[in-house]
Amino acid sequence: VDWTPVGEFTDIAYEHNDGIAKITICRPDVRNAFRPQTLVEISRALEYAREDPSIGVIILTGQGTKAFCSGGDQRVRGDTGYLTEPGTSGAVGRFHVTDLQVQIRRLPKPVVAMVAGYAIGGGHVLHLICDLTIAADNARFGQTGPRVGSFDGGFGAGLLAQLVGSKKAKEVWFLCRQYDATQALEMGLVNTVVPLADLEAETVAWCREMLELSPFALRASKASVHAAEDGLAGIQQLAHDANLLFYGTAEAREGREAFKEKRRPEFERFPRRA
Ligand code: 2NE
Repeated sequence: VDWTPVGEFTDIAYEHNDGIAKITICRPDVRNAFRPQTLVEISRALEYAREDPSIGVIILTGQGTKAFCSGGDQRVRGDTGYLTEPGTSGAVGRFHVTDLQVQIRRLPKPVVAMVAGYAIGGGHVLHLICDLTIAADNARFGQTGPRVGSFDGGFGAGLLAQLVGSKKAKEVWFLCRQYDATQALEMGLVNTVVPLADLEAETVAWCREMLELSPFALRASKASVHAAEDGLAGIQQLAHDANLLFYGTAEAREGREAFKEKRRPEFERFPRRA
């Protein structure tokens, strides 16, 4: 694929081609671990992809073949979270990944994790959050939190339990083992496994298949799955999408126009549907 790079980033690359955006974490020396700057840049790139009407599907990946992402950069982990400027006295840390996870979950276009090598720790949670995962045969999955003094009790635990079952999710978190691509496929953690050499071509083929389909139906399908999983926040998204469509009807327009014209809305002409 002949990707066109867009924007100025230090930790990631944002590229696109023919309806597909590709976001690549470019920190291969640390197995694509993320620091706050990395997450801020991914978030910006996701916003670009969301706002660009020519983009229908987004790929999230890591540079090189050794890792998708190895989670939070432990070198900038402070006592209050991950630090933007480590060593700065009084620096207050954060978990930038909290908002990023929700952003991916909320994004109204499919997000596909393209995983070669390790998806570990917070990097494993990133692939979990993505809508689909295409794995290379060298991919390895796992959580390390309890080994390095951390845990991810939101999507990292809950979504994992929904995907692989509660017992298996506890195994993943309690033992911090690694699972190869075949085991991940058997567990339902990934959608398919392909030879490393075919990873991008296969991922792009899946993306192109989605690009053939109705964008709004895809958006509604994503929101529908999440409506059950995310409680009121999930229902809210689906309901707002319904409202988005309702705005285009004569009935909704009558409410808006009546308000602007300072008159009583004439809803009598609209059917009370059975
Ligand atoms: C990823 C893994 C399994 C790779 O192993 P291997 O043997 O292929 O590579 P190696 O030698 O361990 O790593 C290569 C270089 O990358 C650095 C290493 O320190 C090493 O550096 P040098 O010795 O070459 O200088 N590196 C790798 N991962 C890093 C990381 N996360 N932060 C900083 N440097 C890293 C193996 O490297 C591994 O297990 N990595 C650690 C995975 C981990 O524990 N991640 C953090 C989990 S906590 C988290 O992500 C989190 C959370 O729980 C809650 C909120 C936010 C984040």
